[in-house]
Amino acid sequence: MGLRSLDKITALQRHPANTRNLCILAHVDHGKTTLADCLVASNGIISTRLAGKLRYLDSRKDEQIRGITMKSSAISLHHKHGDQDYLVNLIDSPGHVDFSSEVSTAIRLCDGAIVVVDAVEGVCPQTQVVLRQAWLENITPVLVINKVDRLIMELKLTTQEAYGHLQKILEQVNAITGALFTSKVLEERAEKDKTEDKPKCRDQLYDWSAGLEEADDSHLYFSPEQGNVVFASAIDGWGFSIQQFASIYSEKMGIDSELLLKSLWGDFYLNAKAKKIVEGAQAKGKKPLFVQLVLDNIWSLYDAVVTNRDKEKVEKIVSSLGLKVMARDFSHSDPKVLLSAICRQWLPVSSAVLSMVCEKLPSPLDMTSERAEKLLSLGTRQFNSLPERTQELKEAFIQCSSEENSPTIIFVSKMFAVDASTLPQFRQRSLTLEEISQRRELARSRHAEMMAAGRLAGGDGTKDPNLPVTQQEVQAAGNTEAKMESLTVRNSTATEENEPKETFIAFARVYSGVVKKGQRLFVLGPKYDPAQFLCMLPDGCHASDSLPDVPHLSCCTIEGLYLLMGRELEELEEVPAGNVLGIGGLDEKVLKSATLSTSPACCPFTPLNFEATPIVRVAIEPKHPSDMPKLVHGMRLLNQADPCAEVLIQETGEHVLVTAGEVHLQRCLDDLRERFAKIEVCASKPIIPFRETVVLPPKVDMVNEDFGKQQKMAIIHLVKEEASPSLSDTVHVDSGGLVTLTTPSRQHTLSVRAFPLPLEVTHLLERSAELIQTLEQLNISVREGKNVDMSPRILEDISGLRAQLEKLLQGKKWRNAVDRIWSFGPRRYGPNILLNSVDSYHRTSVWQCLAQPDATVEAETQSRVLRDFDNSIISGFQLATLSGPMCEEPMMGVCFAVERWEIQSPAVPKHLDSSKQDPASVKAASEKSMEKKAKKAEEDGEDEEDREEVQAPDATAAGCYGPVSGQLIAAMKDACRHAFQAQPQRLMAAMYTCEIMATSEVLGRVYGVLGKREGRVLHEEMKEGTDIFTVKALLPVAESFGFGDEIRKRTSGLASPQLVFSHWETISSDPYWVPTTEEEYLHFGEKADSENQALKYMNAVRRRKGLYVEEKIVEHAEKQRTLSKNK
Ligand SMILES: Nc1nc2c(ncn2[C@@H]2O[C@H](COP(=O)(O)OP(=O)(O)OP(=O)(O)O)[C@@H](O)[C@H]2O)c(=O)[nH]1
Ligand SMILES: [Mg+2]
Repeated sequence: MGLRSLDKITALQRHPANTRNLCILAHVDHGKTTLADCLVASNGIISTRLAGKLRYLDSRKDEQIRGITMKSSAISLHHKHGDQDYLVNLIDSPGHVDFSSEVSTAIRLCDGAIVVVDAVEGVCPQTQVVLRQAWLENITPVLVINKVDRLIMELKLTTQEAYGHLQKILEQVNAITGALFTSKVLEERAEKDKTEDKPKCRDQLYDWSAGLEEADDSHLYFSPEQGNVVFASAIDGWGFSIQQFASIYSEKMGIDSELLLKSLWGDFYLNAKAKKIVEGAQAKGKKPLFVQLVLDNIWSLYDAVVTNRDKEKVEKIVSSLGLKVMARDFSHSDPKVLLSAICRQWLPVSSAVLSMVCEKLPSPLDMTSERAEKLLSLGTRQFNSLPERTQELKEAFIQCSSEENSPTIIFVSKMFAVDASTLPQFRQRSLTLEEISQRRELARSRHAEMMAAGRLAGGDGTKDPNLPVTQQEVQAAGNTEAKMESLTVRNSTATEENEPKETFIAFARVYSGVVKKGQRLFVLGPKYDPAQFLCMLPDGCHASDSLPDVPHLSCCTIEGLYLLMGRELEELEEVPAGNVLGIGGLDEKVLKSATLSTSPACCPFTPLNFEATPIVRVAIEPKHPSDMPKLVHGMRLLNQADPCAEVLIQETGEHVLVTAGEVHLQRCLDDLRERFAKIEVCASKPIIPFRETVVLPPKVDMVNEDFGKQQKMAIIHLVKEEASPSLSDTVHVDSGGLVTLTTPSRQHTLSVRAFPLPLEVTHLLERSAELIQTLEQLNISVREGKNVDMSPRILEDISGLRAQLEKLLQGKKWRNAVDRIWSFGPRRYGPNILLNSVDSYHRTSVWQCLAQPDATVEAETQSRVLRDFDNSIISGFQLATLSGPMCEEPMMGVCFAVERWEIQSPAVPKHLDSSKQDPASVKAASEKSMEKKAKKAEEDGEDEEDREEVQAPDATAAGCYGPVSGQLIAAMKDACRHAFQAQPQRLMAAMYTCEIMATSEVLGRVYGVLGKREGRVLHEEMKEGTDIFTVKALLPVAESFGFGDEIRKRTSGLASPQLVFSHWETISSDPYWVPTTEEEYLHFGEKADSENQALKYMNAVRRRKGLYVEEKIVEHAEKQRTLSKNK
């Protein structure tokens, strides 16, 4: 990048009114990077001839090879629009579902977005997702309908048909925006009604000044006459908005351009006789204006240049448009070269798109107060309830001021790795004119010295004049070299290290103030809460002061500031508010994202919302075991460099990588091998997650015969290793599946029964996981007597959840069930319920935060004794639901009801009595219990509540069996497992929804592959006007590996699926099934060795986990016989 343009860009950075931060969003392959190429070419960074072919922003090797974008990357462009200079900070994002987290990181830093839609494929699943993401972040979109050339060349549509087609696409996109708007309006209206009903709801009210009546949605929609739509063909380099044509024709035809603008897109036609624009083109069978004035021209250009290659006509068109085309383009064998040479001059896509961006997208100064509040609101807390100093920062956001006294606020949305040697400070920069002349002088003097020395040595002419001979000469030459050395600008450290070293650059945006090199800033962790911690800091403190230790707050120094220029970085000294930038030196301080600020009153920004759930897990190990440290280091770097990948170490010691999908996995492995670890690594087969559940006993057997009277007894499928004899005498299972179990010390007796939750309830719990987590935290705070300012919205949501549960749990079995909920699990928010069905135990409800404060203590008195070990029951339940008995996978959709919980009065054995007297042994016992509890708490991620109990262990309970709480946890866990096994057990498989676009000729093969992999087609739709089908299907995750590749291979690359995690589905077959009825024996034979999918999955998981697998390796150990006649 030239110094002049860098200066220009730094100057432009100071004018937020003329800055636009935007990203390009679309479904995969709709042409984002190609469009970005055209925009980049307009700045002379790449040649216009290469625009569209180079894909400049796809800088990674694998991006170029695969032809898809995997990382979002930014570039700053300059654009002149009217008499104003604009700075456009453009971010290109990936469209593949696996990388949707990269889209989230990009959207957060922008104020606007260009949504690209393929003119043939129309709205696709990712188009909907990105529109929703843009909506949720409150950023303004504009639309580019790309690949219009395909309508001409591939679909061979007439101009009329193409117009209809484009109209439809616009309708589809607007339908999504409409749906988003209505849902928001309805939500707000519902909330408004609620708050009006109950004006005082424990907390501050929302500000409803932005009345819904004023809500105008007309600006939200895309419409060509509003100027927020561009029609383009990025590959051929053309694009236009109807404004351009309106101004061309208003001059030509003498029609008012305003009028033309209004009628150019719509049902208007030109009445040639009356020289008037009239409405009703369709009814009268006339050509709409758009077709006549716009599309016809483009179609005829393609016709002349590409289809007919009519040289004369082309020349006529070129001269009538007043363009200059080079002779070599005219005579090029590929007509597309000529076409793009003409189009680039006639309707350059870059100026159409960039002008639209400058006009229609907001500048950083237009930040709405709604967005500022959304960014700053801390989790469940309402913005109004934040400290005053924090609320004041909202002004700084809205003003986006770069004054000296305004606070600096920066958000880092991701960290990306670059090779340290490519950083600008290590790069050789071009010499300035002065330096060049200095060098010239030096060289000249050196030459003169050598000449003089040559003469001195006696001019016999045999000696090479260039070779220094005498001592002085050598010295003189050495001096010069030393001087030369001092003049070179290359930084010596770069040459010292040959090994490329990865360093991290933060991808960030300044929201307020100016960030300078060397500045000290606070790093606010996601859990930092100014309301809680601000008081711990002195007033007006600064990040460079020595400060007391505050949780989730640290300080950092800005080591480098960079302008992001696609593949390159340019060094900057300071960056004012409203700009996207790169920051160096945060490797140690920021993991993936963070908020940096000069003010400790600032809130951490709301976390990014990721659409994709990481689901594909693999275990990784180095090929050579000695490389383990390198792998650990590499995985740490990978974790930091990828917004979505997760890196964990399992209890087994395995290093596990969790990614969003197969393509993402591949990229992570490549990164690990080539950049971060630089070693050979082996990845296991993907670890497929399952869930375990129970179902209602079936009414018919496997051959559809009614069970009738021969009711199956509850069979406990104890696997051998678990059937320890010590347990079996304390467990009792009745025919109804009620499991009764006593702790080894015989103090507690528990009876637990398991039954399935209705499907809707499971789904509801799954959806509300976050809310349940909040509920749990709220309960803890209420129990601790803390007063929390909860937004009424959260309380409404919680009571909404309760009402929904009440509605879904109907019937005798579920009477009062919602109030009797004891806990959710695993991890206290999972989709399983623990019910309190003990008649004598009235514990406080999980909904206690909704109740009036005085009602909470009501039940305390009666059940004091039970309350002490309440937590052990919960912990036991958490452990049981975390790993079920089938293959140690988490449970789902199971309800455990504790029907009896009896406590024998402590018939304390003698030795315990004595220990009671001995304070030392009591201490030892309690320490042991603390250790054990702390370990438990760590294991299942329990929080304060448990620790509270850890601090006050029941000393009397310690005996030869260990503390009672520990025994009870184990007993409860076992009781749940046995109760689970007493019911018909099933596995649940993770399912993907899969959208495939395929042309009719390969559709059959797509179905073939789907069928082979147990896929279920949900629906199939034909895109109007094309022969493309969209197939939506469900596919088990377990069967999905290699699916994409197989489909591509079988269809010669014509179809490629998009897999998104959808839900968990119960596999109907029973993994433990053996024939029991006569019919079943008849049908399946004694061995029943037909394929059992569930058993296959279950055994695969058990084998992987090193658990016992019951299978016969040799069924009939008979001698093999040949089937020939003479045996
Ligand atoms: N016919 C035609 N093809 C185009 C046009 N624009 C892009 N393409 C082609 O579409 C394919 C995908 O283009 P990209 O620019 O890589 O698409 P993308 O949206 O960046 O894809 P991802 O980043 O992977 O989501 C390439 O083969 C391009 O050549 C266009 O206007 N017309
Ligand atoms: Mg791309």
